[in-house]
Amino acid sequence: MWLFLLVCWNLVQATSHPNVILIVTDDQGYGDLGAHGNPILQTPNLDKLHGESIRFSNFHVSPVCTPMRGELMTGLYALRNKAGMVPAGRNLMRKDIVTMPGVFAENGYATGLFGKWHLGDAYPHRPMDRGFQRVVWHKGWGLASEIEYDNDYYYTRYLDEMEVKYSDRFCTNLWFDTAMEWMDGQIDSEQPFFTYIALNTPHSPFHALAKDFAKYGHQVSDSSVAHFFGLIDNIDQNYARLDLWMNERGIHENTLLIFMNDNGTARGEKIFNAGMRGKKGSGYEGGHRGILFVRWPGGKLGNPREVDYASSVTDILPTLADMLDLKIPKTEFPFDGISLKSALDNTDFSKNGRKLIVQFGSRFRPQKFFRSCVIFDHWRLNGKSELYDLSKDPGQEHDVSDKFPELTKALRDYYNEYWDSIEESNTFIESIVVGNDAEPFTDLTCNNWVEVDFDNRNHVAGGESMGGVWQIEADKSGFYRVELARWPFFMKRALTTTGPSTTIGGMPIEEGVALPITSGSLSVDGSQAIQANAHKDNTRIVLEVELSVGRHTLQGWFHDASGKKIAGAFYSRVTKL
Ligand SMILES: [Ca+2]
Repeated sequence: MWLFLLVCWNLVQATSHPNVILIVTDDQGYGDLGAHGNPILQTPNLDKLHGESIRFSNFHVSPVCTPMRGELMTGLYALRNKAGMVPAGRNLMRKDIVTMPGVFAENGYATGLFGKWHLGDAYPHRPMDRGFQRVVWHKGWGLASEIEYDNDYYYTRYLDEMEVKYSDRFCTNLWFDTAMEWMDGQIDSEQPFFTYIALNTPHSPFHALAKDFAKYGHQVSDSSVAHFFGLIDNIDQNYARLDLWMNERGIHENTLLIFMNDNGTARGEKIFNAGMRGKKGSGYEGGHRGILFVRWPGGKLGNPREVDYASSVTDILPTLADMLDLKIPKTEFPFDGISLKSALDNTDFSKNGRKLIVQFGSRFRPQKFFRSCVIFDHWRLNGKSELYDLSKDPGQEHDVSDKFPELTKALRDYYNEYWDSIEESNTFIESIVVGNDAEPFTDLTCNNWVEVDFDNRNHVAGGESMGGVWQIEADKSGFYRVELARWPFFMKRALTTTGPSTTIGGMPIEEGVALPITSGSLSVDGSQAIQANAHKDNTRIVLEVELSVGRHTLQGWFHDASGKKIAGAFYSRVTKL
């Protein structure tokens, strides 16, 4: 009897607190998968997962990285959670909203992020500030972003929480390894966990391992495509390691595993695009139709199958909360997404006339109808007035809005209602907090320049921008030291030199331009700038300002010997004195 009860209790435990592993790839498109018909790329292990999963074939992500990640973490549309775009100071989520790791943590789960976050690198936007208890990560959008600059796929600099470490493991292998190491510990202590393995591949730079590149180098003429495929092949191998490990650790049955991508393909469309129009960045189907596989052997989801119910990345958090009975903290922002539980467990699956919005914030600021798409079953309203029927025209070649004026208007009305709900908040930009005890200093970069598109090392190397303002919030009143630098602070590089000619692993990169910087200036809240000459170590310009508690703008510039402004200050470090 007791044994029976114990078994029952274990079953209850098993189904109410399964582990959750969420894998997100970066820039792999829907067509970049063997199971989706790619004629060259081989992904046998992910194809096996495809065969074991509930697959959503009408699932939509965002056309680019940051907006998708914010939508995934919050269940809110990008322009509502405010992480609407990669650069331009618009990659930060509202501070006052519920996040996926926060929900898991509040419901007794251990939470871990391994890899790419891309929703802010400084307090209070770091992953550890938003609900992750264990964080092994890199900053920015990837290893060639402005803040990582000379990082390298084969020899990876990474952050263990906030401690800088180096690894000679290939970056993707490192994220999988550290995730499994951490999960081993959770399993040993019988602690259910939520693990977010967020890869920075196959995103550029296209640097696959030689053996993975070799499989494709002779099959495609464009070597960047061969590298791109090699990077996905490596993900496939890493997934196989994870799957094997799950079996060895006995968690296969009771782990809900989600595999997905973040946006349309970056390179694969040259070979195979599953018949879709557009790629990464596009509002057409190829920009945002996503991969979504859900596998939970112990979850009674029924046979593996395809579901063509229109669904969105904003549905993931509501779905997990519903399936796992997670309590959601009170919030004034109800999810834009809905629970897909009934589609997953096959209890009530019907096409219910659902409409979805795909929209991100452009390179500078949100614009109405900018690469927008309203999704309604097999219909797509692209922008203001193009209507496509994907059931007859999967490549979106024939605008049929003239034939269906009422449907076109209905979908536009739906978009207008959405736009009305976010338009007023489009001027709002989240701030980075300086002077908080969580960080001894705050690094600001050109990616945080409001409404300026400047987010990678090539931009910085070229040195051609007068910059923009940083939106900050002082945690305490008082004096702050503000240092301005031409290069990331950790590189300790002279203001007047070029950038490095290789990554830390020896890959060649653009040295860029040497600027004749002799002094710098800083404006607070648009007031008359204060000036200072280069520090004697010539790697920075050091200034001091007084800030009151609350929001401010900072803007820095570099000057030449004649006093002329020659560029914006690409990097800044703010320290409370
Ligand atoms: Ca991406």
